[in-house]
Amino acid sequence: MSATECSTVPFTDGMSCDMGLALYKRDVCAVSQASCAVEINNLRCQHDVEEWMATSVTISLLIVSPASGVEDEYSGQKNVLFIVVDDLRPALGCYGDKKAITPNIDQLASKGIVFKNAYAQQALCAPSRTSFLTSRRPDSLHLYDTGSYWRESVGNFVTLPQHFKYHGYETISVGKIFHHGIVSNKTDDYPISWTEYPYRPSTMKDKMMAVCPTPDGERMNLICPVDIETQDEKTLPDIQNTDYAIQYLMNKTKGPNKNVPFFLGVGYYKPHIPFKFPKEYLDLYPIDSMDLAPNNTKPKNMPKISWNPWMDIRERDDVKELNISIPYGPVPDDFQREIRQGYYASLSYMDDQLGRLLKALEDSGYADHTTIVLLGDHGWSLGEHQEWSKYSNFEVSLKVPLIVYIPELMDEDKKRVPFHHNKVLEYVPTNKSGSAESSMLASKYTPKYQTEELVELVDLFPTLAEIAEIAVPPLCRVYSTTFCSEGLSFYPLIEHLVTDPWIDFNWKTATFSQYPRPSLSPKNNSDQPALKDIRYMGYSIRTTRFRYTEWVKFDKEKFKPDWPTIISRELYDHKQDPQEMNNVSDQDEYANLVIELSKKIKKGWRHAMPPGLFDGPLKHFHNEVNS
Ligand SMILES: [Ca+2]
Repeated sequence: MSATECSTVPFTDGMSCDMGLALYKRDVCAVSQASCAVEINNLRCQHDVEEWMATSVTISLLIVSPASGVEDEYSGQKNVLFIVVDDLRPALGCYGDKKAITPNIDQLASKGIVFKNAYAQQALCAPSRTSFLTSRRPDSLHLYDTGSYWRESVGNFVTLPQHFKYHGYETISVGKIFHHGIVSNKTDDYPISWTEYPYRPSTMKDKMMAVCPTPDGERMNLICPVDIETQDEKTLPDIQNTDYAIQYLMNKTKGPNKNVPFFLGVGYYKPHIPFKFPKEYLDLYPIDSMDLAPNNTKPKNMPKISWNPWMDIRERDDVKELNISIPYGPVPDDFQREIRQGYYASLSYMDDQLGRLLKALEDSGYADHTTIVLLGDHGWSLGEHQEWSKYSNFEVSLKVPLIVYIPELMDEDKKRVPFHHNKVLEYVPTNKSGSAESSMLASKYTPKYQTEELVELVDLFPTLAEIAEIAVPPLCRVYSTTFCSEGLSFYPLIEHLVTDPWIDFNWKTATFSQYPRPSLSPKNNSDQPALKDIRYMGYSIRTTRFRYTEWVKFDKEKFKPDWPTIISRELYDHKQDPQEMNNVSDQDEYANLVIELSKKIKKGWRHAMPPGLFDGPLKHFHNEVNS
C-alpha cells in the first residue's frame, strides 16, 4: 500500500493501514495515559482515525484539568505557535549581538529561555527541516538534498504537526515550515500534517525575478531594498504571511472552533537571500557603521573538502558583475559590508512582522496558553572564514537561535506582561555613525532564562509533545520507523532551569551534524550535491569545548559512512579559538583528544545522551530528574 492510499496513517510500510494505526496507538498508549483508554482493536483506517481523534480530544479534556483562575472556556490544552525563520543565525540582541535591532524577538526572549548552544543537524533547509519535523537525523531520512519525500523513499515517519493533529489540534502552516517541493510531496505534507491547505504567499513567485530597482533598471540582485508600492500586489511574502496568521487568530476567536487547540506554524522567508525588504529598514544600519567579520579569511589548515563556494550568492546580478573568483573569492570589502547590511536589514524587517504577530496573539486572548518556539533552520556565514551562506560544518552554519516561552511555567502568579509590537523603524538612528543609540533602546530586554547546555533541533518534537502533555515519542533505541525520536525532550532541562537551577543536571554531552560533498576539493555542486553525486560526508560533533569534524567516504546506496576511509579531520578548540580560525587536528597536544572524539563520533548520538538513559526506559530518566 502506498503512502498516499493510506495517507493519514503512520507506519504503514509493508503493512496494512489497520496494522499501521494499531501500532501507532500502541506506541502512543505506551507513553500516554490519556490515550490508553482508547480501544485499539478492530480498526478501519480513515473512519477510525477520525473517531479516535474525537475520543482522544474528549479524553484529554476530561483528564487535563484547567489551571485555576483562568477563563471558563479554557480547555486546559496548550496551543503552540511554532516560528521557523529561514537562514536565521543568532545575530540577535538577545544573543548579545550589539548591532542587531531585533526588539520583538528580544521581547520574546525576555519572557522565555534562550538556548545559546542549539544546533541544526545539517546546514541546508530541506534536510534540517525534515529532520526536526520528523525527529529523525539525515542518515535515517536518507535525505541530504532536496530530492526525495521520506514517506515514499524511506519510512512513513510521523511529523510534529501530524502528531498534534492526531491529538485533536488544528494544525496550520503559514509560509515555509516544511521545505517546499519534492521533499514535502509538493504539498508541504498536506493533508497528513495539516488541517487545512498550507498557506503560501502569492508574491513568493518573484523570488528569482528581476524586481530590484537599480539605476540600470530592475535586476535580480542579492541586495534588494524595495519600495513596496512598486512591488507586485504592493506587498512582500513575510508581510502576507503575517497578515494571514493574524487573520487566522482573529477568525478563530469568533468561530465555532474557538476552543479547539491550535498548532500554528509560521515560517518566515527572511533573512534568506535575496535580501529583499522595504528600503526603510536599510536606515537602521548606516553603511559606515557596518564592519567586516573579524575572522574573514580562510582558517589555518582547513581541508579543501570543508569549503562551500557559495554559488547561490554568485548567481545574483549584483554579485555576478563583481567577477569574484571561484571557489574562494574573496568578496571585496565594500561589498562584504553591503551583504552584512542587507542581512541585518532583512532580519529587522522580519522582526517587525513578528512584533505584529505577537501583538495579534495577545489581542486574540490566546497568549496565556500558547507556548511559543522561535528557531532558525540553520546558521549562515556573513563573511566568517571568507565564506558566505550555509552549506558547511562550521559553527556559524550549524548554530541556530532557539527561544522557548511556556507561559504556564515561566510566568509566576499569573503576572504575565502582555506582548506588544515594538515598531522597529522607530529605532532608526539619527546620526550616521551607527546604531549605538538604537542598541541602547533595544537593550531594554534581557533574556529571562538562558542556558549554555547543548541542544539539537531534532530534540524539538519530543520537547513540544511534553510541553503540550500529549504522547512523548520515546528515544529510538535502534533505527526504527515506529513512533520514536532521535532526539531527547529538553523540557526537563527547561523545568530544571526555571525551578532548581542550582542543582546539577545531567544532560547530553555532544550534538551531531553532517554535510555531504561530491568531491575532495570545491566544485560548482559542492554547496548542494544531489544524492547521486555524494561521495563524501563530513560528520561533525560539538562538545562544550570542541568542534570536531571527520570527513569520510560515504556509500550513497547504503546511506552509510565508510569510517576507515578518512579524508581529513578538523578540530577547533573553542576555548582558545572561538572563531574557528585554526584547525588543530594535526597538533601533537590534541592527538589523544582526536582519538577520543573520533570514537565518540562513530558511537553516535545515542552514546552522548545523559548517563544511564540508554540502560533504562525514558520515563525512568525523567522521574529521576523530577524527584
Ligand atoms: Ca534555510
